[in-house]
Amino acid sequence: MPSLDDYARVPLLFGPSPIHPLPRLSAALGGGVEIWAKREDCNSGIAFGGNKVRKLEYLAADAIAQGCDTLVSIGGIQSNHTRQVTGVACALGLKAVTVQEGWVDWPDAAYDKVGNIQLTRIMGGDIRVDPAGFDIGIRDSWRRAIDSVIEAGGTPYPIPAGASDHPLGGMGFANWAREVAQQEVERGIFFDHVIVCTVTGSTHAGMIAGFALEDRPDRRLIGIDASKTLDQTIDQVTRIATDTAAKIGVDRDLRPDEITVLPGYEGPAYGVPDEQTIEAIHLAARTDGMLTDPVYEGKSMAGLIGLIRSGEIPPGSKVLYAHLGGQTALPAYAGAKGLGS
Ligand code: 5PA
Repeated sequence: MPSLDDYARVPLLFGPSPIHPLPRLSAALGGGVEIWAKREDCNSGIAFGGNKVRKLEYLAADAIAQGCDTLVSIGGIQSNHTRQVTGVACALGLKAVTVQEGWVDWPDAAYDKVGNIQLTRIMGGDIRVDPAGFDIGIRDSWRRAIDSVIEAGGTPYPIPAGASDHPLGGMGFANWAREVAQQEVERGIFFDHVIVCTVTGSTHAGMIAGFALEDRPDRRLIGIDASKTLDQTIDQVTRIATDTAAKIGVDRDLRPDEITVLPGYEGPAYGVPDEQTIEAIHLAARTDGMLTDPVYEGKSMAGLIGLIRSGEIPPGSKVLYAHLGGQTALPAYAGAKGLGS
């Protein structure tokens, strides 16, 4: 039987990411639901950390095993992923090339200068700006970047958007699910709901596969869509979850109820916050001092708040909010009402 331990992992994290309660947020939402967070936003000393560093523990190990010298990936101008790919490359003595597309039409004058792209430049990243719009699929610009590394005599390791559509994409968060189960035992708690933001899908999909191994139907994992291309994200989550589950030894089919991607909190477009996103960012910040971003975590926070207010997460529940990082994009949104203006 295959197992998660069959896959090589280069350690890039401080260790298990911290979990802690959010008592003031819980109280602000009526006090009936106990909310905790697990903090991928402070999981590593590399480039402010985040969910991609955890995924890259597996992909980078594979890159090194294959003798590759350049990580090649893709994202938007304010991609957290490309910042983390570049940071991981630096930390491992590799090079990085990142295609950065115009995924978001955002008017801030400094949008293409501050935040994630600034940090990527500081780390010496080789950034190829491309005007193409949002798409989580495979892009020609990425293939061209891979070819350019070969032409220059390098050995590329291709990493698709979000490190998702890749044979090892789900491993990092399958491992996360195992980590949660260990932390529950240590703390004497069981989270009956887990909330996660989903866009390119392998964070959520890895969790689905990892939790499927423990097979506790009393745990509900809810993905909050932030892509606004819902069908594509559902397809990708389902495909990666199914593939990862088989690779780590889940010896049954996944049930439809294990794959939940909820729309309703994505705002007008990928990368564009709406009033409920801003309200959610304010509430988490002004209760427990937990900062979230307008592209991803503010939207999953809005989902958490909405599900508690509507009673879909009923009183008596214990919820784990997966904080996946992303605050480094906040300076690029200083022009948004409520985020600096
Ligand atoms: C991202 C992704 P998945 O893409 O694995 O579904 O994760 C969604 C997500 N939260 C959630 C944060 C902070 C994220 O950065 N970011 C992408 C990027 O290019 O940064 C892959 C889209």
